[in-house]
Amino acid sequence: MKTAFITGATSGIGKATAELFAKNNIKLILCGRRTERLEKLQTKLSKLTEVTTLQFDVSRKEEVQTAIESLPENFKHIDFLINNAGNAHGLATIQEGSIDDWDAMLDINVKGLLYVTKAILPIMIHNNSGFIVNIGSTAGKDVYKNGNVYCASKFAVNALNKSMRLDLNDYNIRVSAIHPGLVETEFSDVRFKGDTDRARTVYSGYKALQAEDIADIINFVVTRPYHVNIEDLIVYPTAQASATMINKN
Ligand code: NDP
Ligand code: 8X3
Repeated sequence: MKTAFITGATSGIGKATAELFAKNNIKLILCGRRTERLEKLQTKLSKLTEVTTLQFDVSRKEEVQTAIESLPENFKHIDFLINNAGNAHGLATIQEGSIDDWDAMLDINVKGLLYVTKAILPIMIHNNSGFIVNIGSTAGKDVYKNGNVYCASKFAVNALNKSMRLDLNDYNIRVSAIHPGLVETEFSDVRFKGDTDRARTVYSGYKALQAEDIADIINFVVTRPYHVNIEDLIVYPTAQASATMINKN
């Protein structure tokens, strides 16, 4: 039985991945800040597989370390790390952007991913096996106007994905990234700070990717034979041809 550690499991892509993994009998370590959601998901998925939860903020390195050290013994053999927690804060030009938003994106999307990876790697290195799936973005492959710091954070994820593969090559650890285009989740609610009307317009007039589509791809990537490592995958909704070209009705 494999064990997966999923950050950002309380919503969107992380939650959909947890649900699919549970159906596939993968043991789950579900992480996020919102305790109530973690508990609800644990209750639901415990009917299908073994589940534990860790409540922590990925951008707080002490919290990350303490949480991971507190894992019960039977959850300490981690096969899959899904580095998914992340978000965008604001959509503004470089001259108008908020420094607090920039700090949040770099702290969560880049440093948070590093803190979690650093805390879990000793387990994978000891086991001489493991799989890290980094959730990047098409924003990590191409910039768009007003995307500046969010794009920079995802370019960093892309660079870290490549670097990790080099550094971990001696330890038989697989490293992959998925780079989604527009996925209809709570992402835009967070980006626009609860302005749900504005968030909804991001996904209106075309069929956006759904969280389940990305979960399916993550599941495909981790279920390849061990000698197969997919470096990365870029996934758009059919209506989206590039970061900014979307065929809307
Ligand atoms: P959601 O907002 O639906 O989910 C984000 C998840 O990240 C939540 O579970 C949230 O949990 C967690 N999270 C956010 N900040 C922190 C933090 N500081 N500490 C711990 N957990 C945190 O968005 P998505 O599912 O869309 O996003 C998942 C990933 O996919 C992100 O990395 C995002 O950048 C990426 N992505 C999204 C795309 C999209 O269009 N939606 C496209 C490309 C990439 P909680 O609030 O409980 O802590
Ligand atoms: C999320 C997709 O286009 O909003 O990473 O940057 S986008």
